[in-house]
Formats: sequence, structure tokens, C-alpha cells
Amino acid sequence: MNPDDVTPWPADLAHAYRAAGLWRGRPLGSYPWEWADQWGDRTAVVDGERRLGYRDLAERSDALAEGLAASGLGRGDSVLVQLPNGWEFVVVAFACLRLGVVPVMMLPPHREYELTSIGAHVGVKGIVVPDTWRGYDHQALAHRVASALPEPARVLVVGDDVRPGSVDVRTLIERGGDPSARREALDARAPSGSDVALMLLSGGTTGVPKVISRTHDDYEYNARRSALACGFDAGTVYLAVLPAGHNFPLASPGILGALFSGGRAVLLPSPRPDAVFAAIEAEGVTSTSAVPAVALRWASAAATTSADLSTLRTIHVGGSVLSPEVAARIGPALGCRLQQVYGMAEGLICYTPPDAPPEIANGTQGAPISPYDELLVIDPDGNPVLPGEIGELLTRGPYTPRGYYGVPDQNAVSFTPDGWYRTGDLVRITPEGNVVVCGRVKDLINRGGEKISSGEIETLVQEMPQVSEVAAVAMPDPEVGERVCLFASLHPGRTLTLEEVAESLTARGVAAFKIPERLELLPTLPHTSIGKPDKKALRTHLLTPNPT
Ligand code: J2J
Repeated sequence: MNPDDVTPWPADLAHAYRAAGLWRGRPLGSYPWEWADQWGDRTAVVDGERRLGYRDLAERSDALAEGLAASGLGRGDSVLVQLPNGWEFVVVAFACLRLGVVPVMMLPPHREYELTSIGAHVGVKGIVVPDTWRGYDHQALAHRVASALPEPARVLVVGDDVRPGSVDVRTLIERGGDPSARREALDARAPSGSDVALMLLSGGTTGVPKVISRTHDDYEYNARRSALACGFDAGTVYLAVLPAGHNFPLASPGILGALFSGGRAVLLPSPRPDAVFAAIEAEGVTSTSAVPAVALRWASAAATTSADLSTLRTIHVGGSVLSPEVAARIGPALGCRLQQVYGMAEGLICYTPPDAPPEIANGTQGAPISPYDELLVIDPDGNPVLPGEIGELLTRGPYTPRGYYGVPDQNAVSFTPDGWYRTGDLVRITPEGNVVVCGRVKDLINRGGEKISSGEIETLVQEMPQVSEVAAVAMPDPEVGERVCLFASLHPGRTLTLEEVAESLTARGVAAFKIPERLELLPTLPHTSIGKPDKKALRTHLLTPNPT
């Protein structure tokens, strides 16, 4: 990782954020010991039968940090982290944060294509994977990726089957030694609050990898304010079901919010209703989060479950559009209240208040967590709209970075010269200051909360020899909200099937959730006046009963 590729906040603002106590100038990796001193052996992390107390968490994170240091990783290095939800995820994250090694949060479905392009872009020195996960050999994947990267990268494996040439993460975590001596040694080499703490992937990477670097200062502030907005406290038992590498379960308020409050984080690698309900009952879960598609599945399944869900107080729902009618069903079905979340890995997070009246809880996506968040709604010409009117949301603030990592050309598009991040979302703001998401101008497909860039899919499919022109558009779907539909025109005499597209992308190592699920062949694609595929016309075409 090259610090020169990170866009800093302007110096005067950084100073103001520090002076106001927003940024504490402390590395995130220093917190587990503070919590251990305060909470001792109280349970911090649960994964099935495995429980870690706060002291365990601090000691094991330190042990792993020391092991990572011994393997040659240090402050300013970065590693890809691709782990399913489990206790090791938390220890790996804190070990990295302790040492100043930047974890780049990948998702379990990512494959060669994503790992290699992101790994090369950031210049990672390691890849942390499970041995196998859901029948897939991640260790072999990591070795293939490591050999394709321009710089050498270690493969660090969590699991029982650690092969020669890989580093065994669990052995490092369990290593002996004197915890206080280690604590002192690691304190002495800790990163600073303004260093990059972690990197998140942006929804809808457009060929150019869009990686968001978050500092210790900004990410801590974001987790702390989120926990406050959601009333997290020492009694909170938070269930993380969405992939933990997503900003939402990680820090909105998520795992970090629960730990910062002295509560407990329960990690579960599956959103299956039976598994989720069993975990809620077993652990007395008080709060969890889901994208609308998953929340709806739970709401339907709750009617017939015999599990005791009575401890559940709040469900946070966000990540994609939730209609007021559907929102109104979720809380009553699960016997808890709903807090909507409108957030983004780029920064800005909004919540409806825990005690909001139904019209706000169901009909809006809430208000920003910080009085220092700035929101600006603009029309297509870039002028502010009148209050209450719909336009594109721009935002700045103490936890919304000023640029993606290492992509100046992309930054000139995604950020204004005065540092506003263009969310690409169409919103209106109610007189009370709540955001209502009304649509989007950015070209992506939101499949059950996973963002898929149309441009990325189009670039890959365009490389198939049959294809003359291609456009990927969102196809409405009752289950996951949207799926990828591909429109293509072919070279004369060629044919193309959906299976061939899937095979080609899979062979390139593209994550399965991005593979198009419908293919429409047209003699030619409709075009806009500037010659681009007319996606509006294509979406209309999708809605006609019998597209030809
Ligand atoms: C409509 N669209 C939404 C919502 C996000 C908390 C919650 C979500 C994310 C997330 C996150 C939406 N209604 N309630 O990081 O910490 C769409 C918008 C937004 C994009 C960001 C968090 N909540 N969205 O979803 O980085 O289009 O973050 O710009 O994955 O998701 O996607 P992502």
C-alpha cells in the first residue's frame, strides 16, 4: 500500500475534527486491551461453541499480530482478507489493526478475477483465506492469486488443512508467550490514528478497482456514532449474518459497534432462517442486520418457527430499496422494531431512530449519524434542488474519505473538486432531515444488497468473440430486488447462450453473484443521442410482456 495514493482530508478540517474530539488519534487495534481492562473475561465474540472473552480477544489478536510481524508483515503493508463469518475473522482483523497491516476486506464468493485485480492494485503482501469454504478450495485459489500478483504475497490459512507453503493462522493465534510483554512491544510499534486502518470495496467497481481506505480515526468515529444512534450498550448481543467484510455488519453498528459498547458479537456464516433463529434463541440476540431480501425471508419464516425470538429488539435493514409497505411488515413479523439504514462503504451512514414513529421508521432511510455530515442534493446541472425535491446526493464529512485509493482519474468523476462524494443515489430530504432514497443515477445492479457494476460485466462480456455490443441492466426481481440482465448484439453468423456467458465469466474467475441471469439477443442495441446503449429503453423492453 502506498500512502501517496490516499487522498487526505484538508488539513484544517482534520485539525477541526481532532479538536472537536471526533478523531481520537488512536489506532483501532489499541481498543481490545482497553476493553479487556474494563470488561475482563466477559464474552466478546461467539461463533457456535467457540466463545472469546474480551481478554482472550486482546491476547489472541496480539499473538497473531506478533506472528504476522515475524512473517515479515508490518505497518503500512496490506493483506487481502477473505474469511467467512467466524471468530477468526475478528481476531485477524484486530491483529492487522494492532500492527498497522491494512486488511482489504474481500467477500467469500470472490474469485481470481476480484482477488487478483484488487490485490495487484493495492500491492498486497498477503492473502488470508479459509482452507476450504462451502466445498471450494480457497487455499489453492490464494496460491494461484499469489503467483499472479506482481509482488510476492504470503498465503495465510485459517483451517485444519494447512498445506506446505501456507502460514497456519490458528497456530499463530494459539502461540504461547507472555501477554504483557507482547502488549508492551506491540504498543510501542502501534500505527497512528491518521494511518489507513482498513480498506473496503466499493459497490460497483467499474473496471478500475474502487477501493476505499478508511483511517483508524474515521472508522472508530463511524462505529462509535453508529452505536450511539442505535442505542447499543453492554447488554447488546449483535448477530452478524451478512458477510463481515461488508461495512454494514462490520461497523454499522455491527461487530465493532457491539464491541465498543461492551456487548457481544455473534458471528454466523449463513442467513438461513433456521440457523439465524436458532442463534437468536441460543445467544439471546438483541440486534441484527439484513438487506431487505434477507429480512423478508426471515419475516416469512418467523410465522412458523418454534424458536424463541423474544430477545430480539431491533433489526437494521439497509443496502437496497425497501418499500414502506414491506418495511411495515418486518418488525411485527419478527416481534422487534425496524431501524432503516442508508449507508455506503464510502462513508455516510444514516439511521432512522430506534423510537421513530411508523411514518419515519417505514417511510424514510433516516438521518446522518454525525452533525458534521454535510448533505447536498443537486439537479442534473449540478445546482442544489429546492428543499424536498429529488436530486443526486453529494456528501462530505468526518468519515467520508475524499477519494478512492490510487485512481485519480476515477476520483475526478466520483468526487467534486471541493471534496464532495457523488453517491449516485437519487434522494429527497424530508423537512425533518430524513433521507428518502428514490432511485439512482449510477450504473450498477443491486442484487440483494451486493452491488454489481454494469461496466465491469460489459467489459468482460465484450471480450467474447461472438459479441458485437453488450449492455448489462438491472432486471426487477421479487426475491433479490434486481438481477443482471444482459442485452447483446452478435457478429454476423454467431450465436450466444446464457450458459456460454456464465462459463466464460466463471473461467475468468468472476464471483458467481455477478454472473448474468438473463440474456436477450437483439439485432442491434438501441442507442442514446451520444451513441451509448440506451439503458432506459432496454429496461422498458424488459418490462414489456413478450420481449422480442
Ligand atoms: C436504498 N439503497 C441503499 C437503502 C444502501 C450500512 C448499510 C448499507 C451499506 C451499503 C453500508 C440503502 N436504501 N437503505 O455500507 O454501512 C445503496 C445506495 C448506496 C449503496 C452503498 C452500511 N442503503 N443503499 O449498502 O457500499 O445505492 O453499502 O450508495 O455496499 O447501496 O452500497 P455499499
